[in-house]
Amino acid sequence: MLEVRTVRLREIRLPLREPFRISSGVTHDRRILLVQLVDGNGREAWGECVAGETPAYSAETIDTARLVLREWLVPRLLGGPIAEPAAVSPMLDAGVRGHRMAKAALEMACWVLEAECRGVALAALLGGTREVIEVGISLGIQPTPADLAARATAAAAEGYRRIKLKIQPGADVAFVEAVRAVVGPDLPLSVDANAAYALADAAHLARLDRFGLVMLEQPLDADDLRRHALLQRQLATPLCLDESITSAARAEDALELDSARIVNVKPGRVGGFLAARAIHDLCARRGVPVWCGGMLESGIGRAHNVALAALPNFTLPGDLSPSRRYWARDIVSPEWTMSADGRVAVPLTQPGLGVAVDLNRVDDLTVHLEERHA
Ligand code: NPG
Repeated sequence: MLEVRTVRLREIRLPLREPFRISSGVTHDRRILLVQLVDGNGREAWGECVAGETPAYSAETIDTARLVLREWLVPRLLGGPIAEPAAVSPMLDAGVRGHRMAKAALEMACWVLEAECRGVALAALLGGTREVIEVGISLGIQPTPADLAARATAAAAEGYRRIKLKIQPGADVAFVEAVRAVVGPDLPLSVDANAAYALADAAHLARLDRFGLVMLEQPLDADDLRRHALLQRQLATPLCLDESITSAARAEDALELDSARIVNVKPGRVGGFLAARAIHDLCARRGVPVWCGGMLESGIGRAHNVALAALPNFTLPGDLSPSRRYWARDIVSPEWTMSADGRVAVPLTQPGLGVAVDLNRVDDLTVHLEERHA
């Protein structure tokens, strides 16, 4: 039984070590909305909202999420005892459509609180079985193919198990070709378009087939399930969907239509761990591999993602780069690290998140704080 007495919504500003460019825009520093729950015994649990500053990746932004949390979601959570974390999503979904990133921030924090109360690791509570997870890197769009190839060489030397290249029209085939040439034929490579193409680009995208990519991620608009299926018929490279997969039902539609042969699962995108696990289970039943995406989260969001990625069907490397890739200093300790052979260890022996939140640092970075009590 969970009883949330206090919810703090806090915005921090975390500067990126270097700007990150994807087809829909560039990020210089992250405005991150953190959720902090406190129960009747003074136990604390943290959630992180993955919504960005602009509505480029999804319709939600950090500001819409804060509004929806404050006005609609937080009051429900404070309304009384909650039988189990699996009961949170149905409670938040009743009468509130969409806003999955806002919901996920609260829902995931409730799983962390349950893990704390039971004294078990979050990964174990979710059903995770893996102790280490392979890590992939996502490389933002660079000015030239040679710049991207240099980044890829460095990433391969660091040990990353898969390199994902952000692409957009005008920065695709020649860029992938340059990278394949320097990393050799065996390193798993994938590309991610963040919805930058149209079905009319099918013949152009088919030129990527010769690079032996593990997947082409989200080439078309999030709503275009049918067009993704039409595109898949014209490509040898398996399609993976990210933005399109907002729920287990959407994932089922995508698999039925053959719009995706691989699924990117981000708990923060789909409303939380309950939905993320349902997507994982569905894909496992159908023999479709999944992997855990990233949204430039702080060490708190990374902890959620690493815990989820311990589930058995997360068989492909996740976007689980170590803290130092993005942040001069993270807000958790220990920071997230990667072994020389490109793996992250799942914290299975500590209860809850498995990392401690550095409250002094979080306070220093906080630009906005509001608090609600039961
Ligand atoms: O390692 O967290 C990470 C970043 C991985 O490229 C990454 N994420 O489209 O999946 C994506 C992309 C992204 C980043 C999307 C930030 C939205 C915001």
